[in-house]
Amino acid sequence: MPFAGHAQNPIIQTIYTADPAPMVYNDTVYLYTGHDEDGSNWFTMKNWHVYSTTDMVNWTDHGSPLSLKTFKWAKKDAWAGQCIERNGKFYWYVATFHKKDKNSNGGAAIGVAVSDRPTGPFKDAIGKALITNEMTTDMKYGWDDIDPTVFIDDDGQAYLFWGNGSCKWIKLKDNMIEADGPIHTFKPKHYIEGPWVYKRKGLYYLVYAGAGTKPEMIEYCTAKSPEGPWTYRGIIEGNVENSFTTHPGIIDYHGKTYFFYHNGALPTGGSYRRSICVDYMYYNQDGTIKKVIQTKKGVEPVK
Ligand code: FUB
Repeated sequence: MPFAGHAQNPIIQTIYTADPAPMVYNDTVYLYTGHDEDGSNWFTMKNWHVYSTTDMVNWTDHGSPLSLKTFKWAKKDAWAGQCIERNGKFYWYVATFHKKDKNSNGGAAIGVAVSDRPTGPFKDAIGKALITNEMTTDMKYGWDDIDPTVFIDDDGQAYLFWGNGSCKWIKLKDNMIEADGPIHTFKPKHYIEGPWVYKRKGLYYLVYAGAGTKPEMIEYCTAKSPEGPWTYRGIIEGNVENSFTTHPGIIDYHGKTYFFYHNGALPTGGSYRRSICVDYMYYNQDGTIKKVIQTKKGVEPVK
């Protein structure tokens, strides 16, 4: 329940939610989330959830229109993702772990689900992973191909960024389910995982979970092109309550900028039982981002 006249952080208190990916569509905010299982002591996650709001305070629960079962090739772990609309279809890019089969020896992979509606139902858009562990070799472990973020530039070119340990990116074809060119990799300062890419006033932003002063903080770079080079700009959000991971999701809605993240603040919460929060984010005149103030109170209702 929200406070009178306010949201309340965490914004969802009925289940554990993690890895927020907000999307504005038709004047509604849709929030795509991961879901930590009750009593979990690892990132044990089996499905993804969707919520929506039109006032940033009262959230409607649309259940779980996407799970590991949607991807026949997935073995375990419904990790971070992001959904985007193109030509009336909704493409939800997610990280999971691949079965050992003819397409992969296992390890983290990225799948794409598609739907005609923002709340689903979603189906596997390709029938196999878009990115498998074998496609990137710069990091010598199997869980580096996680945490996809998707961005469509003003000229219609779509980009997918992802990665743990290094940030990787490709151009996507207009169909949103095929790479258009090679995979590029780079290492922003302090980079760990969880990239979120967007454009504001001609400047590109790459926001990510970084090492900061440890554990994870949210840091960012800016660039004049989505292809870089990226300039490190600093820390946006310090450590969060009771979780060593956190994860950014940023939108503008009705004239304000909202910063979504997760912490472990529910009474039985923790690093593997996380919850999504939202607070305001502000820019300086020069486009740099002010440090986010994490609150219990949350944001005010949109007028
Ligand atoms: O939720 C599982 C993993 O934890 C995500 O993929 C990372 O970003 C971290 O939040």
